[in-house]
Amino acid sequence: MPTSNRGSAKTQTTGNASLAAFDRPVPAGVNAAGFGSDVVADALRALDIPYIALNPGASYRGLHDSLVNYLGNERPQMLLCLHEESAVAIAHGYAKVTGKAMAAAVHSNVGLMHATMAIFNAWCDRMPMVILGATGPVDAVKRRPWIDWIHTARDQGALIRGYTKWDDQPASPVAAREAVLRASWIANTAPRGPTYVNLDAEMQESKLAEAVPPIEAKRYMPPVATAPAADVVKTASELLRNAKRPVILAGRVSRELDAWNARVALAERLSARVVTDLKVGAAFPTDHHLHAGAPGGTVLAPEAADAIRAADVILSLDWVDVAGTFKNAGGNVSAKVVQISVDHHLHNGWSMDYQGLPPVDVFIACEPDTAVPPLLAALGPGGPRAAASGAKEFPKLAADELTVDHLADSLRRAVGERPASLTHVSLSWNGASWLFRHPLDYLGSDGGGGVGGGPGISVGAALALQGTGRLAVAVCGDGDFMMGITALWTAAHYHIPLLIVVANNRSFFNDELHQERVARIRNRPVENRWVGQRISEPDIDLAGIARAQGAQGFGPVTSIADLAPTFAKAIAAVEGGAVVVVDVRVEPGYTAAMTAVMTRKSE
Ligand SMILES: Cc1ncc(C[n+]2csc(CCOP(=O)(O)OP(=O)(O)O)c2C)c(N)n1
Ligand SMILES: [Mg+2]
Repeated sequence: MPTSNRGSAKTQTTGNASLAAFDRPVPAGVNAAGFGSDVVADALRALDIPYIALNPGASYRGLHDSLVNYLGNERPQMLLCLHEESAVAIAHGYAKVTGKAMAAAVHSNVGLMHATMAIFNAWCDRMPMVILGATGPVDAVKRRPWIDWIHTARDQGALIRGYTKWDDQPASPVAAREAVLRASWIANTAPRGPTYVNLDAEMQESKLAEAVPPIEAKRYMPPVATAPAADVVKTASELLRNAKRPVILAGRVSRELDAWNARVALAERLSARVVTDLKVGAAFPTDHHLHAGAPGGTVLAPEAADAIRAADVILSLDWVDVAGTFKNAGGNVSAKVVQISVDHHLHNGWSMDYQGLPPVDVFIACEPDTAVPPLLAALGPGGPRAAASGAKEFPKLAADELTVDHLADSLRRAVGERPASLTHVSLSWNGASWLFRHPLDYLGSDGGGGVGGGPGISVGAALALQGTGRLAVAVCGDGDFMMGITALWTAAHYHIPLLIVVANNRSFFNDELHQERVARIRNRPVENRWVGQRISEPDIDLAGIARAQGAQGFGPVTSIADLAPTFAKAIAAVEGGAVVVVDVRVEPGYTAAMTAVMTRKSE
């Protein structure tokens, strides 16, 4: 597709039909690129980027005008956000579902500063996005007094260079077009991640001296196919074929159903136990008899730890933290290790999110989705071996107190057989409370442990899930919800249906457990763990905060009996198109295993 644009009226593109109805500008009658920022807008259109989540700023007023008056606010359509952190989180959630980058635009330095945590979350989660920022004018002579000076920095990309794949500050419209294409190509190429293009205000606003010749954007975005080397596949398959107790650690994989089915076939061919992790999206059916225990997070399920310790061969499908998992499993892991990953291409000296260096005997340098079919083929047919037992049980519910397990139980029953995607879960979530049977059943965590990502990521995921028939359901902690709260307004404004259930323990409870542990180690009163952690007196009216932004709010739900009828009403409202928040007052507490690990006295 050429990057030249022939005006909004003539280029009605697809996208979400209902969303396209919002924020329609009057036709500007602009049909040819006249300014630098029009060329940037053309590049975004050529990439077929559907949305650009943004918070406005004068530094990119040129681009803003091009998006509205040149492209007609479609393809990409602006999604107005109340905070840059939610703009980036929305792009993050969108990528979690689609595997593809959408765009986010943030104002010169201060907007980027707001965006940083969400960019870090996306980076650690290996999710693609193209972030556009602005600066300048770089030429000091062109700067307006004061404001242009405080909002110009010599090397803005340095703010985020440690957790972006690439950044640039192009000096001309043609260079900017190239930068946008490159940013998209790099972001979308595995290992995926955010990229940043910083647009000089003067470059955006300058009149084009002559028409910019069109280029065929696709030719600058070659798909990067990686295939595993045949001899390495052979070595790995021999190891696996001869394994007596193989284990698959199913980590960062795609949302594709074919790849999911291939993983199941591989596990069945090997009779391998499979371990999954709440840090990343669903990778294997958790009710399959080969799935070991419930998906874990910080803590491994005992069945998973047992399987890892007993394993003679471990196959990591880009598992997030192999070395740490071995440590958590008890340390004495003697298995041969096959690692499938391209993640090492991303590792840098700033961020340690690459985790500990694991022992690896065979390294297959490609994406797991690409390696599994040739591995299966190399293994050849084989009779199914004895199946390991793996009956799944949901958590037992205490009769009296309303806990997060009650919330999950009631929510699961209320959702019933509807296809649903859990777009986020709270730190208090028990991995045993929900079954994942499809790659879109669960989208993983925030990636970087940055609290406040839950609402925005869920709005972005819900946006991408529109039209799939899937109910978007998020469970957020109250701390997470409050930090990311303004993303709700964007969902309400663009009518993106979503259910957010707040597991409201009225505390930054995770840190209560940390304070308890420190107090235990120091022989100081554990009773004081709540000080500086509890979010009460006054209690926050979470439903009210939702209503104030145009969402529907239910609760606080304080009794177990009220859960079911409230969820029934909430789901009906979401199915009617609403954004809904249900505030559920849960007793503070994590799973017994998590609590034991977090409050232990020793290392
Ligand atoms: C941006 C950010 N600030 C602070 C923290 C430290 N932190 C980790 S978990 C947590 C508590 C989160 O509270 P909530 O979402 O209510 O979950 P809960 O622990 O209560 O289950 C905090 C403050 C963090 N990870 N990220
Ligand atoms: Mg909390």
